[in-house]
Amino acid sequence: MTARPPKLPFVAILLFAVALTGRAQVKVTADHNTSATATSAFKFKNVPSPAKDDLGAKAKLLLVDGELDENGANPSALIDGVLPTEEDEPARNLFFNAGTGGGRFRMDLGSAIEIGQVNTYSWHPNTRGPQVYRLWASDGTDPRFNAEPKGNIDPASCGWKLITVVDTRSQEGNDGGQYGVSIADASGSLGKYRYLLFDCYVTETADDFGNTFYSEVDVVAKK
Ligand SMILES: [Ca+2]
Repeated sequence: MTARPPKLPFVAILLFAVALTGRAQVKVTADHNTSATATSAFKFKNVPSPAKDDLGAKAKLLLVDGELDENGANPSALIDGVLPTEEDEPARNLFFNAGTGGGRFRMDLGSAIEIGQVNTYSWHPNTRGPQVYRLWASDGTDPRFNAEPKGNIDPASCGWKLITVVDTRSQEGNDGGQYGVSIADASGSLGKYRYLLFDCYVTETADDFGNTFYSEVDVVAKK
């Protein structure tokens, strides 16, 4: 007789997961345009195209940890509304240095604002195309708040809340092209936050070139 998996523990795990996430139901939508179909318009099936007048456009960006590639753009390129016009355009993308394991950058909106969406865009012909990061957020009011947590510090220990984990890599590994990610919540609001921390990881470690070419980050106010 084959043993059936017990049902109760599964339900218990499910309830525990719901308890952990509370009412928040964060949804990550990721779209991919292959190198053949990607254009400078960054047009996607479900993810909105980059906007120029989003909250992010007025934010302040800070490199918190990691080393940027000198051939790439400054952090401000993430909010300038200017997009790359071709699939390998270092000067219009922010990316961490070859051979390094990613890094962290922070966005400061100036005051706590109800956020509807956080959208991120990238474009590269191969392994620097996909996006792998954790998104953290804070209103900055926690007495333990650390506004610049380095890579060896768990943001959860110093006033940050994990919003979600993004990983757009495919199983097949044919990962070149253009990516659009939209992070939203079923309630319409991700929460009221002043700071966003992007904790970026390499997409692969088979060679030194796994740091994503990030083209733009949009923060959209709750409607
Ligand atoms: Ca840009």
